[in-house]
Amino acid sequence: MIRFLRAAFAASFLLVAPAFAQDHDGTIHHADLNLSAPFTRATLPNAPVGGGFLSIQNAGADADRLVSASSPAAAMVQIHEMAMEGDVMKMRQLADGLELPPGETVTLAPGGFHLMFMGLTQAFVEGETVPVTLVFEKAGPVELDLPVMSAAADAAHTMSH
Ligand SMILES: [Cu+2]
Repeated sequence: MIRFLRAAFAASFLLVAPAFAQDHDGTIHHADLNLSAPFTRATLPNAPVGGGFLSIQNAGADADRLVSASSPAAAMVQIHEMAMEGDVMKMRQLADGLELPPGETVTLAPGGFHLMFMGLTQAFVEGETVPVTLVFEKAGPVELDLPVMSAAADAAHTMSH
């Protein structure tokens, strides 16, 4: 299964005409930011929302911030976090965006920070990709494609951190 996911992940990049600097492993270099392992998860037909995930490394000397996101696949894309409210895990919008401290990697992953696609224009289908534009305070906007993994996927592919 892991081998299949890896192949699917690699293949998804062959379909993309990159307008950005991209490593062999798919990492996107955008100013001082390195964006890696993007993915989303398959949704049911008519599902109202979907999640988006990736790792953002800030290799610069200054803090940056993910301030907004948008996608043709959704009416709106918000930046969310998961937080405990009493005994209940709830998600909420980060109104000021997501802080990216210098020299650190911030991971958007199921159960934590995530992109929230709201008002989906179509179901997310495993094996396809979902385009998204991320806007950073300093680094500016960058477009990337999120490969759609299975509905239960926890990561885009196995990685050694
Ligand atoms: Cu959310």
